[in-house]
Amino acid sequence: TGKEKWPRGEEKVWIDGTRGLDTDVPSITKSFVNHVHTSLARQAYNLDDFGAYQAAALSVRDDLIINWNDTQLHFTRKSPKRAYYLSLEFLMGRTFDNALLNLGLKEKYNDGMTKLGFNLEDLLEKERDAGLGNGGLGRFSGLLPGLKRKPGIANGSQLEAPDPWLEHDNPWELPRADVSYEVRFYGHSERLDGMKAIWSGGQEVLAMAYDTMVPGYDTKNTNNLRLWETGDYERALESSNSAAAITSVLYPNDHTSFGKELRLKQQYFWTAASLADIIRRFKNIDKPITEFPEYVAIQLNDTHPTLAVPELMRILLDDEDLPWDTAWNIVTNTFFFTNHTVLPEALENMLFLQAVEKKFPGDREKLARMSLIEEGFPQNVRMANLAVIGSRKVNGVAELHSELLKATIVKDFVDFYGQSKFFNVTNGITPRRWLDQCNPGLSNLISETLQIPKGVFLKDLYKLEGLLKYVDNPTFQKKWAAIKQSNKERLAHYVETTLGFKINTHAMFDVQIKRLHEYKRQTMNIFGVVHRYLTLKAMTPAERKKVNPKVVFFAGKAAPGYYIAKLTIRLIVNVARVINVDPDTKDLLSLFFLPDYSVSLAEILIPASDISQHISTAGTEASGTSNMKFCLNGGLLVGTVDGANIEIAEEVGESNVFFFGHLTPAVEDLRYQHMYHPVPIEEKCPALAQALNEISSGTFGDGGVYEPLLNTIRQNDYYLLTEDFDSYIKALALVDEAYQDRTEWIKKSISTSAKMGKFSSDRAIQDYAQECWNIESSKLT
Ligand code: NBG
Repeated sequence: TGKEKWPRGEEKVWIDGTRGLDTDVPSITKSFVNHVHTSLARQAYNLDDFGAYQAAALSVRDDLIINWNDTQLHFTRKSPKRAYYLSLEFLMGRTFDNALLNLGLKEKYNDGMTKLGFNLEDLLEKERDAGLGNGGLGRFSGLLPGLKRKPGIANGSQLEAPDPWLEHDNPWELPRADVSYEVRFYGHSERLDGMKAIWSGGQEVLAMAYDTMVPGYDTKNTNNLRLWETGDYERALESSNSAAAITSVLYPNDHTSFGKELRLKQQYFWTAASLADIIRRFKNIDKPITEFPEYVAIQLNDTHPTLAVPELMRILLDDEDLPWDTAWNIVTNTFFFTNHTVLPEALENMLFLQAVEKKFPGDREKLARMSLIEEGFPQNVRMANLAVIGSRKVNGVAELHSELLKATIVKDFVDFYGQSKFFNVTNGITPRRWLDQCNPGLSNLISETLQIPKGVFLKDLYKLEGLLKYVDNPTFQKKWAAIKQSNKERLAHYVETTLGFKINTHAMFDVQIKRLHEYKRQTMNIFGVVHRYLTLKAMTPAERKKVNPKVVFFAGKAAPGYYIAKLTIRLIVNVARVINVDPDTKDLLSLFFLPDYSVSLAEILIPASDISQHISTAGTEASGTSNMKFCLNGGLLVGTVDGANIEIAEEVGESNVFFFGHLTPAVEDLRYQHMYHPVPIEEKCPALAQALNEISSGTFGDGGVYEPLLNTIRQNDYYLLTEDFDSYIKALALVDEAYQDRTEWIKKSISTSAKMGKFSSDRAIQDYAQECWNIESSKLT
C-alpha cells in the first residue's frame, strides 16, 4: 500500500487535507484553471463547454481520488468483511452531477463556474451517460467496457450504432495498468501424484482493470467500480480466437442467455479476473483460506456471473490444494444469488423441464430437473441451477416475484434445501439521483416544508411521510403543482428542441419508458392510443370539448434481434405521424417516441409525468423500478397487479393507484384456453379488434408491415392483451376522470410521494447487508 513510507504524523496531515465537503470557491476556480492549462493543454481563449466540462470534472475527480484513496487505505487497515457485487451491467448515468451532489459541492461549483463565465448546467449536459447495460438489472447494479448500442430513430425504425461513451476520454475512469491478471482459456490440466494441479496451454489473455470512483452521499467513503478490459497482449497458444473480441461487444438482449461461445468466454474472462483480484486482496490480510467467507461475500447479479462458482472451486482445489468438501463449503458460504426474471427464454432449461415432466413422472424426473446439465443435443449447462446450488442464499426482487420463483423455477430446490435459503429483497431506487438530482425543485420544497435539510430525507426516505400533514394545505398544493408544471415545461422544451413539436403543457402527460418487450405490453399502450384516436374522430366537436387533453410519451430500446419489439417502435412512430397533425384531434391527443433512451432522458421524463404505465401481464415483471421513480416524483401509476406495483399500492393505498387486468393465478388457465379453445378476437374484444384492423388497413401507413406483430395477438395472444384490453381502457377512463378534479389529483400525488420510504435503495442494500453479506458500514471519518 505504500503506507509505511508515510510517518504517522504526515499521513494524518494528508488525510486531514482531504478535499470535498470543505472545498471553497477560490480553490475550485484555481484547480479548474490549472487543469485547463496542464491537463488539457488549452487556454481561456480556446476553451469551449466540452473543455470546461472536462476541466471541472478533473478538478472534482481530484477530490474523489483523494477520498477514494483514503477509503481504500481505511479498508486495508481495518480489513473488514467486504461485499463484492458481480454484474455484467452497470447503468450508472452521469457521474459529474452525482459527484457534486454527493460531495455537497454543487452550489460552490455553480458559483465557481459563473465566475469563470460558464454555466454549470450547460457543462453537466456535456457528459455522456455511462450506459453499460440494458435495463433494470443494469440500473440496479463490473462489466465489460466495449461496444454498446446508441439507437436513434430513422424512418420510424430503431438505428443502432456504437455508444460514443467510450470514444471520448472519460475523466471518471482510471486505467490501472498495474492491476492485471492472466486469464486462461482452453488448454489442459494435470495433477501428478502429490503435486498441485497444473493448467497449461490454450490461450492466455491479460485482464486489465479500469476503476471508476463511486462517491457515497454525505460521506468521504468513495467506493470502486472495477471493470475489465482485455490487455494489449494475448498469447494464442492453440487457438486463433481473438482476445479483443471478448470485451468488444456487450450482448444487448437482457432476457436471453446465449449458449454461444463468445458470451461464455466473456463471462469467464471477467469473473476469473474479479476472483483473482479478490483472492489477492484476501491474501494480503494473512488469514487461513478457510476463513475466506468471513472476509468476502460475493453477490451474483442474475446468472451472468455464475461461472464464478466453478472458478472459485477450481482455485480452491487446484491452486490451494484443498479437499473437495472444504472447498465446496467455502464456495457455498461466499456466494449469494439474485434472480431478476422468471421469463422462460432467460432460463434455457425451462422447455426441457416441461418435456421431462410429461415423459418421466416420479423421482427420475426430479433428478433430471435439478441436474446442472441439460441432456439434449447439444448438452447445456443450466446456469440458474448452478447459481442456486453454489450460493448460500437466493432472492427475488419483489414479494410476488420471490414467491413465483419458489413456486416455479427453484421449486425442487426449495423442497431440497427448505424455505430459509430463499427470500425476498424488494428493489429500491436512490433518492439522491431520483429525487434530488432529477427534481431539485421538489427536493427543495420538501426540505422547506418539513423544515429539515435535504440530507435528512435523502438519507432516510421514510421522513417524506411528514408531507402527509400538508396534503390538504392549499398553499402547499399550489407549490407542489407548480413544480410539476415546470418539470412538464422542461420536458416540452426538450421535445421541441429534439423533435420540433410544440406541446400543450396543460394536457395530462402519460409516460411509458422501459425496454421494448412483449411482456411489458407497449403494444397495449399503442393500441389504446389508436382506440382513443378513433373514439375522438367519431365524436362531434361539442363532445370533444369535454375530453381531457393528453400527451403520450414512449421511450426505450429494443434488442437488435428482437423483431416484434422493433415493429412496435415503428408502429408507435407511424401512429404519431398521423395523429400529431390531425386537426380534429391534435389538441386533445398527441404521441411521441423519444429516441436514445438513457438515464439522463429518464431524469427529464420522470419528474414531468402525471401518470405512468406499468402494464405487464400479471406474473411477468419481476419488479420494475421506474414505477418507484415516478411515484417518488409525485406521478400516479396505472398498472397491472404485478411486480413491485403491488407493494407500491400497499404503501400508498389502492385508492391512489389505477389497477386493472387479470391476476397472476388466472394467467395460466387463460393461456390454456387460448391454446385449446380460441375465440376470435372480434368476439372476445371488439374494441381491440377495431384498432388492429385500422392498423392493418394502412391508416397509419406501412399497411401489411405490422401483420407479424398483430398476429401475435390474433393468434395465441401469449401476453393476454385480448383479456386485459377492456379493463385497461376502463382504467384509463378513470384516470381521465380523476385528472379533471385537479385538487384531488394533487392530493393523490402528494400522498403517493410521501409513502415511498420503503423503496429507497438504502433499505434494499441494508436488507442485503443483513440477510446475506453480514457486513456493517465502515465509515471513513
Ligand atoms: C429486470 C426485471 C425488472 C426488474 C429488474 C431489476 C432483467 C433480467 N430483469 O422487473 O425485468 O426491476 O430486473 O431487478 O433485466
